[in-house]
Amino acid sequence: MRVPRTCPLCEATCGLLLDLDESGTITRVQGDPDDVFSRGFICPKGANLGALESDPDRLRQPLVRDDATGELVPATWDEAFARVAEGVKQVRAAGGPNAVAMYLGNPNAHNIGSILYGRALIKAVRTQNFFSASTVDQMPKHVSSGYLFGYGGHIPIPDLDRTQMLLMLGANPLVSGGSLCTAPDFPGRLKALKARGGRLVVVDPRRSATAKKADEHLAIVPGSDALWLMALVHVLFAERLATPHALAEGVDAVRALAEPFTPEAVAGPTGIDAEDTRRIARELAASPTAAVYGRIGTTTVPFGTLASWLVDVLNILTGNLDRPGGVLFPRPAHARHRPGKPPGGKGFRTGRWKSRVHGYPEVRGELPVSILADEILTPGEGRVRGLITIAGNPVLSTPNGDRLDMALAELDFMVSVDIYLNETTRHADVILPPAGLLYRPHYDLAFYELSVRNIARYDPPTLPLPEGALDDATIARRLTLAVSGQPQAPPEAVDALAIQALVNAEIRDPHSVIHGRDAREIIALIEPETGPERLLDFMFRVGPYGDAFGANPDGLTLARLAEHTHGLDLGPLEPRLEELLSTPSGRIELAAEPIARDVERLRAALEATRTSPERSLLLVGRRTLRSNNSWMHNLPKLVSGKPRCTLHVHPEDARRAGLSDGDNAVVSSRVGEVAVPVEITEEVREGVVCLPHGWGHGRVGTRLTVAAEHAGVSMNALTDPSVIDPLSGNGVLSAVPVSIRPL
Ligand SMILES: Nc1nc2c(c(=O)[nH]1)N[C@H]1C(S)=C(S)[C@@H](COP(=O)(O)OP(=O)(O)OC[C@H]3O[C@@H](n4cnc5c(=O)[nH]c(N)nc54)[C@H](O)[C@@H]3O)O[C@H]1N2
Ligand SMILES: Nc1nc2c(c(=O)[nH]1)N[C@H]1C(S)=C(S)[C@@H](COP(=O)(O)OP(=O)(O)OC[C@H]3O[C@@H](n4cnc5c(=O)[nH]c(N)nc54)[C@H](O)[C@@H]3O)O[C@H]1N2
Ligand code: SF4
Ligand SMILES: [Mo]
Repeated sequence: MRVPRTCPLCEATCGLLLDLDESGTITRVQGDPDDVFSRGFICPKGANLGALESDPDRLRQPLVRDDATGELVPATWDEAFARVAEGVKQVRAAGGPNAVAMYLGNPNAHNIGSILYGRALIKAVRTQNFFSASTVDQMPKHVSSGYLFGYGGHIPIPDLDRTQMLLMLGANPLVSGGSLCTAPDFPGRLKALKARGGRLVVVDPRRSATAKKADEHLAIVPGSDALWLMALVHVLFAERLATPHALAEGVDAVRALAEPFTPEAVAGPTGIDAEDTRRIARELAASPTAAVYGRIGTTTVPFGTLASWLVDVLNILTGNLDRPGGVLFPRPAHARHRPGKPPGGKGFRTGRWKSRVHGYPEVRGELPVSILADEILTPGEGRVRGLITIAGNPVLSTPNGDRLDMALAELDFMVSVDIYLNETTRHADVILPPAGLLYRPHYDLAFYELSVRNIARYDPPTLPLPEGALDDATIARRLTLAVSGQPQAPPEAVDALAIQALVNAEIRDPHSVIHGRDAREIIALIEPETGPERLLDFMFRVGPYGDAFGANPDGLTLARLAEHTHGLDLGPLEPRLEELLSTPSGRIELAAEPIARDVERLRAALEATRTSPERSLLLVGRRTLRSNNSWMHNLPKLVSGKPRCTLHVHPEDARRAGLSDGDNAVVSSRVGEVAVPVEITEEVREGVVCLPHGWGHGRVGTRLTVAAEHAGVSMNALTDPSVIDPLSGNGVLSAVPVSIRPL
């Protein structure tokens, strides 16, 4: 049997063709040439999906810690959920609701079951100690969007297929597949940009795979993007090149904020010549269309929110926001659809509560994951004593993960939903492993909101769940019930509430296409009777392409989308800013007060580089094509060949440190030390060393046979949890001061 399925591994959402044998084992994986979006593209990770699904180390049955021996032993689902109910109850009884923390990892974003039922679960856990991988990733972008456009979920996406100039900072999509820019076959799309005479400028301390393909590469000093982007803004004003979007408010304030950041003033700290800075600003202004795009290298830094904000300030000041060829907001099939709604809304704010130990403000319901260890280890009222992790490996993926590793061992109760017994889940008292990809439906709720075209693709479950297996959606529902003290209740109990909440919100909204209709009548019209598909059908039908439950009879429903087994192309991105602006003013608020205040901090940082221009060696990260954060190192084909967890060092820095190629170096930071083989290369800028993240396997009590043989070291043994982007709470994973010496 050959089935089309969307790859759930990275944001590119490639369509794949899976060959299955009679037992349901994946025997071959190819790119799907008929996929409307990816047209046959595939990468080595996608090609190893079969190996991932049949990995013998993968957990297929719940594990529960035996009180007598302390070992994790197989258990039934009922036993496991009963244990969760009991554990959560005890922690809450002793420490209140905030004593139970929650951490959601990256694969949740690729899983509709987790997204659709996650909300009910979070509500049921009702903790202020909520954490996710977002605060070691894109949170700064949410915050800058929140202030600019009124809602943190509205992120402008580069119009990759039509722009004439792409200025890319801190991203390496040729390896990562692209992020906050869903675009399968990024290499092909960049080739097409060049073929139509467009220009690609890459700003990266490393000559990355993407930088090698660029027309121009600027090897910036790590962590200094905000300074450099400020200088571009400065030049736009100084040379009267700014043509701001008509709805932009606060243009003069931005001009004043950018005043001190002249190209000359930032040249030293950024390592970019003043003349290059001026030229790039002029090119951006002169290009018929241009898109500025920043990713992980601009968000996981001390000025992450400012850099993210400046990326869009440049798009706004050059007239490229919300126009074809610039940056636009996607309109996915499941988007909230409010025809006729005037611009404006409640706007964005943070700090509805604060973290206990450090007083960090809540941001989009989350606290910085960098502080999780402190919340566990610091005594006092409100201390975290229980933890729920879902599809996350924070021991390897968050700053000073080694300390978190220690902290997790101290917890009174921990439950993990995960497919592996790994560095994080080895601390759990209960592990709940979901069934694989073939047994669940797929629709990219998260990534079609970040996509360079409007695309919809739905895959039904390929095979019925094996006996004794549960999918992520069911585990989320049963967890919800377990933390609510009903571990044996059927998952459908959550469905009724979930659909009612969605329907009620729509019929009450005066701008919804089903405003004022009867909830029961609507619910009866939804075709799937339960599960994630029921929620999905409803969202499509009240969405921008939907049938509006009769008002638009030819419109989209889940059943109609399902007929398009290789996806449905809903066209290129189109301007839609006005309908989604939800700032109090109903305009783009360029210079929100918290942002303006943070510019003061940037100015102080600039001043500090003037008084002490010396820089320590700075550590940055990298991704590799055959790796996916921390969790695909157990697949033999992906780890074969020469070791990938190596330290890249510039020849000059190697010489100074007395290191030769292949030597083992000790890398030390304020928080830790690792020993790792050195690769001497001019790919990194002088003064910069580079390690991949997600390694550091082989710990006691894990079950990752292959990964243990290719353990590597964890980059996050070096990252410092006390350095945080204050506006977003994002951890700092780049520009980490380190020193190196021979082992
Ligand atoms: N130094 C440094 N650190 C980084 C980064 C960096 O660039 N440098 N990048 C950061 C970024 S961008 C991110 S997103 C985070 C990621 O941080 P995390 O999300 O915490 O880590 P992952 O390695 O993605 O771990 C994913 C976990 O999900 C499990 N899993 C996989 N598939 C499924 C599934 O279908 N269901 C369930 N329930 N579990 C599943 C895996 O076994 C693994 O345990 O790491 C961050 N950490
Ligand atoms: N193969 C593979 N693909 C992945 C992942 C993976 O682990 N492996 N992870 C997935 C995830 S969770 C995410 S979030 C995305 C991330 O996708 P990308 O953001 O494209 O991530 P990277 O490939 O790490 O590229 C970041 C680049 O930023 C550069 N950089 C570091 N510091 C700075 C800085 O201060 N300034 C500037 N200008 N550049 C800097 C680094 O040298 C690196 O080349 O990738 C996803 N795709
Ligand atoms: S690029 Fe991403 S979505 Fe495409 S096959 Fe590779 S991992 Fe899967
Ligand atoms: Mo990420």
